[in-house]
Amino acid sequence: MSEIKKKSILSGVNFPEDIRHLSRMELIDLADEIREIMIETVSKRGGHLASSLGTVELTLALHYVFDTPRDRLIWDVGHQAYAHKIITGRKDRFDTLRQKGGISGFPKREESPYDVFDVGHSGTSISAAAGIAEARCIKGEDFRIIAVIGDGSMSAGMAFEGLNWTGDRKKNLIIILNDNEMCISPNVGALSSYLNRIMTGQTVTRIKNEVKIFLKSIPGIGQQMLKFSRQVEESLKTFFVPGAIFEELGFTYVGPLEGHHIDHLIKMLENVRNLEGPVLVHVVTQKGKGYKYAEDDPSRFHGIPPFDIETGEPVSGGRSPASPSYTSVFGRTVVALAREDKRIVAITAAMSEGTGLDRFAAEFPNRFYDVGMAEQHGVTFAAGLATQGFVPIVAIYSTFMQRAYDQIIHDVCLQKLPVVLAMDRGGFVGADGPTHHGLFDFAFLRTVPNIVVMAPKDENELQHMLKTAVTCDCPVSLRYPRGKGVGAALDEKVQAIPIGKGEIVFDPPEAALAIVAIGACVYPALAAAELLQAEGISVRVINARFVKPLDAELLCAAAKLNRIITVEENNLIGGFGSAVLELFMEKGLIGVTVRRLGIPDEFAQHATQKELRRIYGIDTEGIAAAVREMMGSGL
Ligand SMILES: Cc1ncc(C[n+]2csc(CCOP(=O)(O)OP(=O)(O)O)c2C)c(N)n1
Repeated sequence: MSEIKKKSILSGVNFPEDIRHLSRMELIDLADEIREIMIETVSKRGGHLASSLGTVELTLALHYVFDTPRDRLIWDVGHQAYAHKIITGRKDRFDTLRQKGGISGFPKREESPYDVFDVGHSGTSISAAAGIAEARCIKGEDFRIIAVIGDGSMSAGMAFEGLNWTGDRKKNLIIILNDNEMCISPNVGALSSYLNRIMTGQTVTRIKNEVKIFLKSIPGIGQQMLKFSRQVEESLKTFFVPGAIFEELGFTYVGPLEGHHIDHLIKMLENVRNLEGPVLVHVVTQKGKGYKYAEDDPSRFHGIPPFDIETGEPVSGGRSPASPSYTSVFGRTVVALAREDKRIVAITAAMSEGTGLDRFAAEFPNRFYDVGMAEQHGVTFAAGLATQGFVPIVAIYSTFMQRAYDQIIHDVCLQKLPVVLAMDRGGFVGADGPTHHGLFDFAFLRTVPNIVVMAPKDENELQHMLKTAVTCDCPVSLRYPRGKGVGAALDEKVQAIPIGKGEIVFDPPEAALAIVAIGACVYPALAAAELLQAEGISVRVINARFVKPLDAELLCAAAKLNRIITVEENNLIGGFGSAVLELFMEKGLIGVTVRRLGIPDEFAQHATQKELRRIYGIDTEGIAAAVREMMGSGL
């Protein structure tokens, strides 16, 4: 029997207006087609698959019911917005997802008028929507505003601040709470348990009914107890009325709704569309919906590198399996150190696997804390633990640590508490782009008193620096890059490094210039020096190790060469190179020519780490070119 090929609905869909006349059956088929292209594309490009698979019906229903882009649709984090991208004019470019020059993995205003607010970090949608609502009011306009936020992101402090404000202002605004009970791993916290109770509300009702039947059956006292139990039930009502917390905060609560039933979703959204005041629609979805492997393991498919669609397994991309990632060396070292030192506790903000702390969690469940997507809370919580004699290691990606700046200053550094800020993904992260690059931490941390700021040149030095961090009895920031290490042999014995001491890693006689590199830039600097040596240019290479305190002795000695190039994977303003310049100024070494390599005053876009290092001239070629230029210019 010949197979009759179904007509593609997606081929006729480019913008939301193309879906508004479709039948319910056609919308269901469209959802399937969208999932197919998502899986196909992410299998090649990598990306946030599970979250985006979970929101396909919700996205279609929202664009079907609301008059986007006139009505403003705002995504939280934005990692779940692939279906949104596909039906808002970017279907034909979807294949370029997260590639250099291609479309971003997150909503971006410069990409489309349908992207209302740039995003990548969590918890921003409600506040942004509230701001837009005020602007609408001042300008006398009348569009609708919808913010979509996940249950994990709802645990962010800013989301609570936004709820608090919005419930009070009484402006028309719809919040869609996309509840899949997952953050990257299963969600944590009291709000998450509360949402879970709402979802199991029917079970509660059933249990209550069973208790009533039981009480009635007790001869004599049964009726009286039933009366008493009703009074108790009244006082406990808030626990059983779905969404009572949101109602109390000033929202009309609607839900919980089944988030993959498109017909149902459309009807409910049409009903809430014209409600007055703030509304919270609680939609229950399944993370990874429609792709077996993602449904079975949504955590792994949250952010996934390229994979084989048939097996769900990653494709290696030709990377050497020999070098472990910085993350895994960090994870192993924390465990080893914690075995010897009972004061060590570890904290993550919803990223136990991403930070490598899952090993620690398995071995020391009582010394491990996942605080949810709450970086500010995580850092001050660590400070609290530190006041009681513990040594907390707070593992948070550099980009998300930005959230906790005041907590670092006010709660950690001011009190000189021994909190270790372990910042993974320092430098370029690659395809996630400007919202996720960790390019500011050297600059924003080195200005804070009492903190030691360091970065290892390789995974072996990372081990030693971690030991240094947990033993130095002061606030420490330790940043290391995303991805595999350089393949350095890992010393068995881990030892603390003297604070503020750098090292010379290449020192040919007759060196005419010194490259002072930090962190991931040391090896490219070394390779550049070797390249130049063959060309007859001798260059000393210094691994600075510390951004603060600087190794003044080593650097001032290097300044005698009169030519210095600093290299860092950080924004230049206020960064490592600036610190070196300040040192030379203070020491009166004003005759030294210094060139700083790093990221200029702009946001680096998405591309691979390799491409970005090339673009910004901090790879081997770029460093060698800078040296040649400096030597050639006769300076
Ligand atoms: C401030 C901040 N911290 C951490 C992250 C990393 N992160 C991205 S998505 C995510 C989980 C989001 O969970 P949820 O909002 O429930 O969305 P879901 O993926 O489950 O749909 C995390 C921890 C982030 N983007 N922003």
